[in-house]
Amino acid sequence: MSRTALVTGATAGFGNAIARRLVKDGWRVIATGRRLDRLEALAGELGTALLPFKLDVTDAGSVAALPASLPEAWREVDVLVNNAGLALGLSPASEAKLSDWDRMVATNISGLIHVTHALLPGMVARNRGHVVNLGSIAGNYPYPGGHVYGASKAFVEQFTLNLKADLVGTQVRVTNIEPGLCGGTEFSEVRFGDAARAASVYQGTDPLTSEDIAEAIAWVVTLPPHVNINRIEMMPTCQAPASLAVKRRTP
Ligand code: NDP
Ligand code: 8X3
Repeated sequence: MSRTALVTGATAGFGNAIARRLVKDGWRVIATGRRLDRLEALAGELGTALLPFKLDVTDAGSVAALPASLPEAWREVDVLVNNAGLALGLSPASEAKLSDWDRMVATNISGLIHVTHALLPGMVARNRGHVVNLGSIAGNYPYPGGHVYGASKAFVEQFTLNLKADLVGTQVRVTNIEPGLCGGTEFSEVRFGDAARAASVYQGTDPLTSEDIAEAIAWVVTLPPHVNINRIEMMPTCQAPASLAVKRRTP
């Protein structure tokens, strides 16, 4: 029987591309997210290898019940892709909304650790599995307005490495994918709530695509079992981490 992956946030962007790619590569995929209609449409397109499953990662009760809520034939999850996440706003920290900070923490940190907590014990018991997290370059390099979003992704990176410390010696792998500028998703529309401003982020660039992210994930999960990719930082060629700031006095 083919192996099973569970992808959070499969209704759009990376998650959708990852689900498509894994099904194409022969995996069975549990595609999750809040917009069930989109997941059902995806299943209509991809067939029975894709199981649509409504899941809000911030709903702690539903996440805790996840392993038992899955149909029996889908309970042994081999690969968990913790992709659901969001950025809200880009204003300076002193002007940010506390509710935005809370939502980023609830989704990018609490949601991700709850889903991991629900599925990791089964992987360890079977001595087989792989947790793939979606971090970001925002977790590696600061930028103005990045405050809680970047900090949440730094959490994801360190959580990944600390999971690795506990999993060493098992056949359970863990990887952090850390993309930079990536277009064609809903990320910037969610961040700004404004389609025109979102489009301007990518103007005049050749950003990464969701398919590039899916390609990296398809690679890490099919490497021989003795190989663990800890982190992959990816940027488009039009981007570089070169943003140190010096504020000079005006003469
Ligand atoms: P999108 O906004 O296109 O997709 C986000 C996905 O997350 C959607 O499927 C959404 O589904 C899901 N999601 C959001 N909140 C929840 C929730 N509470 N419960 C379940 N699912 C949720 O973003 P991207 O595809 O661009 O981003 C995916 C991940 O990659 C995020 O973690 C993001 O931080 C990270 N990333 C993105 C980059 C980019 O430039 N695009 C670069 C680096 C990292 P639904 O609303 O249906 O629940
Ligand atoms: C998304 C990339 O640079 O907008 O994580 O933070 S960035």
